[in-house]
Amino acid sequence: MAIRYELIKECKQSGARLGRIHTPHGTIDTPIFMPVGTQATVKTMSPEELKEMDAQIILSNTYHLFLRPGHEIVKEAGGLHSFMNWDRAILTDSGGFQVFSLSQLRKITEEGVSFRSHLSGEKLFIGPEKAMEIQNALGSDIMMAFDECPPYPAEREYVEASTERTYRWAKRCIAAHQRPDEQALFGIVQGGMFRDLRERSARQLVDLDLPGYAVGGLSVGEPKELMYEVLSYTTPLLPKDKPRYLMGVGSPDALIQGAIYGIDMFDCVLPTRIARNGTTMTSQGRLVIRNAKFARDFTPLDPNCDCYTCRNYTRAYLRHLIKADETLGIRLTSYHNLYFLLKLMKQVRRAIQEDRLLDFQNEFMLQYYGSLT
Ligand code: PRF
Ligand code: ZN
Repeated sequence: MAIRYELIKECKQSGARLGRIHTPHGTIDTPIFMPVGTQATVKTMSPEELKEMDAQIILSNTYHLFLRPGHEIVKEAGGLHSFMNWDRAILTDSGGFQVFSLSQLRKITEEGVSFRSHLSGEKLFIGPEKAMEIQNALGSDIMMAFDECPPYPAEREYVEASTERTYRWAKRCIAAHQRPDEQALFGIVQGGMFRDLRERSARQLVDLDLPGYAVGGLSVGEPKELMYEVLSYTTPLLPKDKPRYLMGVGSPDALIQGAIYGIDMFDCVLPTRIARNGTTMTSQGRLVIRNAKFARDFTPLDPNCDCYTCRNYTRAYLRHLIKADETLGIRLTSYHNLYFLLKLMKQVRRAIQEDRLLDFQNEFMLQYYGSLT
């Protein structure tokens, strides 16, 4: 087995799980937030900076690295860890989701997905076997099965056929996986917003006895309440002794609520994406640093943050850098936003340890959003 999940305890107040995932590249404390490093880099952040902010695992993408520079080159470099000089854990997404959100003219068949590269226009194909070949070459600690994330809203007929195909693809991924002792393959539960389809998907995938499971197909434009409803009946169907990963979710409220529903891992481009247009997450809520009202504000971005950015720079300076399109501006806001979410997860883990995650959620929601919902 490539990884091992250790359940430390469940929060008596909320049911959230505190645990650890032991990987070939170190131990991950869960619940965890994974910074996104799509192109074998967490945009503008060096691995040293990621370590300094205590990132324990990052996510990268099969689709992007397949297109550029190509998985053979990464393999020649000795794998993704050595290529990008990151010696902690890496999870790679399988490509299915990115093919659908980025490429054009895609055609989905039983075999896989044909598409045109969003970079060169070249006609390409990824199916379960190819997704495993690429991820085996990248050498990530956790690989994701090749799946389809149905759009929202979608007809039940479509979602049912798609979810069945995702299950058949998962079996093909298992058969094609070349390094099960070094790299853990996670299954992805789909089923859209249909309870029976989610239940069937979870049951089928759990029967395959994979080392971990993701809940996919959420945060695709559905109301947040619906996402929570789906989570509330999906996570209880997943094995207690394996990690659970909620894909593409990373707003502060959803990280806390997700943990309460028993999720252990999260990823999202949110902190780095909003940082690049000057939006920051602070202990008092979102703050748009471009705003004119910060022109003469010589206080730290977040007075309650002890990150490198907040210890050394003022709002007025950050605003100036961002407005002048200086790279340092987005580096400093990206650093802070990632630090903020990593610290939030530390607070969540501590609250679980102390059986008070619901209390923490109430305090945080009031501070950050100004209301309990
Ligand atoms: N499948 C895969 N990656 C994903 C998703 C999914 O459903 C989502 C859904 N929010 C984000 N990333 N493979
Ligand atoms: Zn900070």
